[in-house]
Amino acid sequence: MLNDKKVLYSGMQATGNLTLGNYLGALKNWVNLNEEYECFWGVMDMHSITVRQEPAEFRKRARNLLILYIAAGLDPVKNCLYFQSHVSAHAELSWILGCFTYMGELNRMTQFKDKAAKHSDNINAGLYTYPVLMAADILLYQADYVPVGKDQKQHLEITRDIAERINGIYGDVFTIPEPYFGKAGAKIMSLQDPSKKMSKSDENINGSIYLTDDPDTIVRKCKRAVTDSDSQVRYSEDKPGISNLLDIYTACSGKTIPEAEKEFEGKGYGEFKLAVAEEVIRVLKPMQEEFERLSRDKAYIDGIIKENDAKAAYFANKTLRKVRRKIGFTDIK
Ligand code: ATP
Ligand code: LTN
Repeated sequence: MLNDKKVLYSGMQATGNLTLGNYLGALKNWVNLNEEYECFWGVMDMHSITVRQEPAEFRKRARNLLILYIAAGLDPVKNCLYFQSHVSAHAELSWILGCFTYMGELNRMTQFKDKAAKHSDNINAGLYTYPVLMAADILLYQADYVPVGKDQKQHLEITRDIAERINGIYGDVFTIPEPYFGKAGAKIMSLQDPSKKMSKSDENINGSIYLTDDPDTIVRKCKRAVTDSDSQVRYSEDKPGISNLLDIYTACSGKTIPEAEKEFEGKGYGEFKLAVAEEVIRVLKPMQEEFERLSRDKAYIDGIIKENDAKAAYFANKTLRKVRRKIGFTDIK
């Protein structure tokens, strides 16, 4: 890197609308990391096509994801926010890495097994080699750290294995990335089934609060959230619904769990649910306004995309040239 900051790399797939879980568990905690790290945040549109996408909607969704990154507080000058598919080095390195990845390793990936079961009509090779493309994303930028959720830990492990294998054969090619454990973000569960995480691909839209939901919708979804038949607002394993709402409430308000429990002592679930909705609305409103404002400024966003794509390509191509040289491809004249 140009400075001596360590490199941090992550991103989200442009599938589905982002949920409050994506925001509280990931996006919110990414803001300000650029003070300590050189940060790259990809819009992972190449990963998205491992499941079918409707072209017009997909195009819009990917652009909206980039705008949401900015609206959530990622400064597009201090962070590199870019589209994976705009930097062809991802596809090129992915092919090379695939030749150093064993089928036995890919066969062990639990996400592939889960997604193959979910999309049994479309078990394509891209779904199978998904982790190889993810390894290419990370290794192209010589990332030191990768903030990922638990479900992606296995993919980071395979990335490290591939990188170590290649370094073992050709010498020092890649930085070996480590998981980044920053301030732990809350894990938010579905409002309709608190044993399942809130997820943007959930078919039951009442289980998720989307970052674009209007205040009435948020109030309605909170009111309908599944709880238990008792009436105490208390954090406890046998009260997963209320505990999830407490997680949301504290993550949004900055209060602690004991503070929140005290605040709602002797009050019913109805009042608590309304307070949760109010906090969520308070947190989402400025982001939604910023999103609307940025969406209208096409020239500004186009400029950001151009600049950041070029910045990403500069670093990615540097690594790709090194890899090509190390493995013995002929020079590009
Ligand atoms: P999908 O439903 O398409 O699998 P998802 O909503 O589960 O998507 P991902 O794209 O897998 O989200 O994850 C993007 C980021 O958001 C990851 O860093 C992940 O850890 C985080 N994240 C996703 N869901 C939650 C959640 N419910 N609570 C906390 N963090 C979450
Ligand atoms: N697979 C990740 C998204 C993703 C990613 C990456 C995350 C694609 N490439 C590289 C970190 C680094 C997901 O589904 N959350």
